[in-house]
Amino acid sequence: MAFIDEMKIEASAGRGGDGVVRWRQEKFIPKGGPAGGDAGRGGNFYVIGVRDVHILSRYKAKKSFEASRGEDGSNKSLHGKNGEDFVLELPIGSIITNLETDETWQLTEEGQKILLLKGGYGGFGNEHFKSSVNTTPRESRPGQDGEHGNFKIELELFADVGLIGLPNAGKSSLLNTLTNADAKVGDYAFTTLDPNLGDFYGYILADIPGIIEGASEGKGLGVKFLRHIKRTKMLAHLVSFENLSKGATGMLKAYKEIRKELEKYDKKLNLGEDGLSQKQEIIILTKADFIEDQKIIDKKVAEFKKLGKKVFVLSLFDDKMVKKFRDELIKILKKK
Ligand SMILES: Nc1nc2c(ncn2[C@@H]2O[C@H](COP(=O)(O)OP(=O)(O)OP(=O)(O)O)[C@@H](O)[C@H]2O)c(=O)[nH]1
Ligand SMILES: [Mg+2]
Repeated sequence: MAFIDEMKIEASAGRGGDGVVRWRQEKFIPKGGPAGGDAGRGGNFYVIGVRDVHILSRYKAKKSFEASRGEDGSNKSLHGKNGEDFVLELPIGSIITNLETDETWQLTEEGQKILLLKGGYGGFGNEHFKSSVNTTPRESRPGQDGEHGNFKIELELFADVGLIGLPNAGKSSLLNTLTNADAKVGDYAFTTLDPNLGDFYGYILADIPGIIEGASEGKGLGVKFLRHIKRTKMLAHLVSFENLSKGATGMLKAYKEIRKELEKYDKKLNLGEDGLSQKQEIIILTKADFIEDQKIIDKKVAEFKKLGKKVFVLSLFDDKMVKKFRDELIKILKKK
């Protein structure tokens, strides 16, 4: 199932029902008064936040939605029923923009419900127009149209941890190891083209497709995915020991390349305190099994610790290391 994080939809609230002209019909009362009931209001159109990031792909085939029409009034002064509301489920993190008015909303919580389009009022029946001077009104009102609109929906993932790093750092592999996710893994760059999510003891880990130099200007998979880190509470930055083959500073260089893109992105969007670069970050030095000499590993850890962040060493082939990391990550998340 392809991951969809942007789409346009068309929606209408329901039309109000029509008021009607009816007369009281009772035995032995030849001239009954007006008895046409008022109509029901049209259904409203709402969006609601749900915890399912894949839900947009459900709407791929059908992109227009409509709430129900209100029921017409009826005889014996019966009021028509209101039309049923339409409630469209969208993933938490969705930003909804009304393309005509430019108004925007964001769903930030599960169950949050936003009214986007109001149903039309129901019309009045002839009973409504009864007065002392007009006891037999023949007047009724039709229902009003519901509001109509075109909307753009853009998703910003709300994850607890965003796994970031250069292509091939081992992000998807780690996600698969820690969670129920089944992300594609490959020994080449840009294996992952869409973000993958996994559940880690109730926390959401997001595997963000490889970021490269120039991503903030749209290079590689570009800005599209930096957007998804915006709402992520914490970053886990993966740097592979493979970068050592590029010289002693290869690993730090790989790390800084990504940091630079985060900072550039923040500047470009003027994010300030809310910037990607301001988020809590842990550093994971991956593929430690490539290095036989423990001293080299220790040296790299010391180097990275100077950045003032928590540093972990990981090889996915080492169960003990994985378990230790898993326990530490739970602790960090619980503390947050
Ligand atoms: N030796 C070793 N290889 C690993 C380890 N973790 C991941 N790999 C391998 O590294 C390669 C890249 O892994 P991925 O998980 O696809 O990397 P990624 O960061 O998701 O890459 P992109 O999606 O391209 O950005 C795969 O061939 C993995 O099998 C590890 O701990 N040790
Ligand atoms: Mg990947």
